[in-house]
Amino acid sequence: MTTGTLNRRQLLLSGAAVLAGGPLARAHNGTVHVAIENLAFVPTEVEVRVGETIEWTNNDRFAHTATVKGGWEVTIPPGTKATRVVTANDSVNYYCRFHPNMKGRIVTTA
Ligand SMILES: [Cu+2]
Repeated sequence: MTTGTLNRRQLLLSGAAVLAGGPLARAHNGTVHVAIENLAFVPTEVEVRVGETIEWTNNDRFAHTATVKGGWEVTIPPGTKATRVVTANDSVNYYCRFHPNMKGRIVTTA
């Protein structure tokens, strides 16, 4: 994540994997990492178990949120990280309250 070119390539690879139904990003050591870059959640979709942690890293210069309609919301100020411990019923679509075109998905497994 050092250059714009690399970020764009990772973004494209991530999008291609989702479109192709490829493997989802999985947690390592109990934490799954989601980057926020150029107004997008990368990867778009993550697969987690209850009790694992999702950590969003906001690499943009403005605030974002991970917001579930009618549910929870995590605010991620620019240049910071924010986390949420996954609970049951956390298979959800989420978006950014400030940029509704930013969309992500969490798939919770047993
Ligand atoms: Cu946003």
